[in-house]
Amino acid sequence: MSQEVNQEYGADQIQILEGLEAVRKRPGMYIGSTSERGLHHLVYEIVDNAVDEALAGFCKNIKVTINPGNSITVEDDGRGIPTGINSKAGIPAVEVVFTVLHAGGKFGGGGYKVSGGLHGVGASVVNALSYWLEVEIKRDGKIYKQRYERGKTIYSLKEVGSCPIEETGTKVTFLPDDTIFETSVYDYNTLKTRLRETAFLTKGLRITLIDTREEEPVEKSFHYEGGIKEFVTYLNRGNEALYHDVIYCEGTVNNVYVEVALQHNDSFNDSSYSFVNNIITPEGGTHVSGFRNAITKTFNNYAKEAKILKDSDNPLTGDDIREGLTAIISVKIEEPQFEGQTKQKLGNSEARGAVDSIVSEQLTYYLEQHPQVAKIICEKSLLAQRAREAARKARELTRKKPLEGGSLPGKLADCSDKNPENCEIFIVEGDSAGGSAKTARSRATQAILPLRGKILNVEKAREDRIYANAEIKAMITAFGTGIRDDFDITKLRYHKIIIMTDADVDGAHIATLMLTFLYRFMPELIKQGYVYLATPPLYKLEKNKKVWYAYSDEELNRILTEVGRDSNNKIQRYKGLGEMDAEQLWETTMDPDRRILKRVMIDEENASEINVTFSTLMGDEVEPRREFIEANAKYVQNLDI
Ligand code: 2B7
Repeated sequence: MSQEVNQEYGADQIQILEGLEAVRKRPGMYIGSTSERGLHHLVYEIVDNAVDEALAGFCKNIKVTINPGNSITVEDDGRGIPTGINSKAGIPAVEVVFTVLHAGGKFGGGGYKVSGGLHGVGASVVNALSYWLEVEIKRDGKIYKQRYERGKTIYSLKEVGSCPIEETGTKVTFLPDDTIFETSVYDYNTLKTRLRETAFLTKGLRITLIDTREEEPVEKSFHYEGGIKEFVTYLNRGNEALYHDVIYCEGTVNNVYVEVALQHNDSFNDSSYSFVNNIITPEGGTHVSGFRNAITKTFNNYAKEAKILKDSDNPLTGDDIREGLTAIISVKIEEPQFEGQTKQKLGNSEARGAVDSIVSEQLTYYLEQHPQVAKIICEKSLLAQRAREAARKARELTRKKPLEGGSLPGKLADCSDKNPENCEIFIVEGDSAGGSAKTARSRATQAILPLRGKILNVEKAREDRIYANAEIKAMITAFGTGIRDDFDITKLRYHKIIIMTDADVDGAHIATLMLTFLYRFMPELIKQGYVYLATPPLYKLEKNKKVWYAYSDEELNRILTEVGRDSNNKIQRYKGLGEMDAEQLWETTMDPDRRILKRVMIDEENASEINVTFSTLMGDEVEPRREFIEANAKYVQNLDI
């Protein structure tokens, strides 16, 4: 936590670049979007400033409160933003921080060594996008206050009271401008997940989240002395760890502060997440390639020396070693350079060398000291190597088929239109529902693939078994894209992949199994928005020869209130797709003009949570599965009604 700071830092180090109007004109440029996500970013930007103060070694507690009316208060016990006049601007430094775009020690090369923040423009952007914002600072035994509206100063910084000299800190309260954001309601769980992650990444820091919008306030506190070591334990909570320790490496090389924590579990997935200055890097970058290089080299060296790997064996690949690995790679760096289309990939070359050398050295030492753990990992990797070899052969079989032509799965009732943009495929639970769907469908553009019963749980099987599974093979060949490294979105045969299952617990489970498969093997299908859930109705109401369908209990109630609750009502509760005849299935669930489709989405920033969601849903432990409904609500968004 203790990063070096420049002691002379004060009111004059804040630099001034340009005005705030630009932010209100093009908010998306500064916070990504004005959606719910952008709304939440406002909180992260303010919290990030407090976290920087913690990284500098001066702040131990951060409190975030969601107030009634959805204003937000963030408080820290740092030094308090300097209140003295900034000589270049002629106004207090704190006013510069909130009213001038790009103000900050980070641009002047002063105060902070490392800095988080999405675009490094933090506080002033939040101020510009807030209907009002108030800042209160405790410093030198005094309490100062200032208020802004839509980024404009309402009154000069004033002294409003006194406090004990040792009491210092910053408090910011803001109300997002509802003329800018699409929604103004904060989601407690979204903030909770992100703040927990921030606490994991900043060991020792306590972050408390309080929601006071309901009569009974909800409060949660995150404080991890073990930092990312505890993060790994948390991520592994849905799985069985293969050994007790979380392996931890830490150090600074070439001005790059590196922290890595890792532990293997009994799954077959790589659940590694990387961060730069506490910001997740979904596309990795130099720090991740340094990490991968280090573990591949180190485990191969160890396995050879310990004679676990014979000279005649193939070397272990990175994939072999990363099977069942949960890892956090976190670097703090003064001037991060982000690359790639979405600017999420770290480009600084010094980070590669720093992570590589720290992990290689400390991991080698750890393995020498803990031969039992080393053996478990090497043997797991060897098994993975053999399974991968078998999988490659099985995969070649599934891959050849579509090339030979006319070898689509026998159960697939394909559509006649060959333009993927017009085409959709329904993956249907059960042969009987599949039969109704085939009768009901619009033959030109709708294909039907019935699957028998529950599909294989890919969280619990190695690759070779997965490729041997008939239901999974059928999906892979029908979609046409191939999987994992062979995946090619341009070969996708349908632009809507619609999962259609019963509207009950079993149906939800089957849908989750399918989503798990897609998420693990063809994540791009979900990321690019090609995957949907069909929504069959729960009830049919008949009255005086008129028919209504209800998709929820609330809707049924609404309809009943409308038409009157009397003895002429005939209500049928659908237990499964099979209870509907073809015509009903078409009208309620398949007809593009009348159906409800839900698009499945992945929020990249919450990737670590989604990963755990799938492992806990599909893993051995029963209790976490109860969270299913909640998780479901999170990754599914209503598309059209
Ligand atoms: C780059 C800017 C934003 N800043 C300081 C000092 C302390 C400090 C801050 C902060 C959010 C809500 C409660 C430095 C840095 C401005 O310069 S910002 N604490 N907390 C914060 O924003 N919390 C600072 C050197 C000496 N004394 C104070």
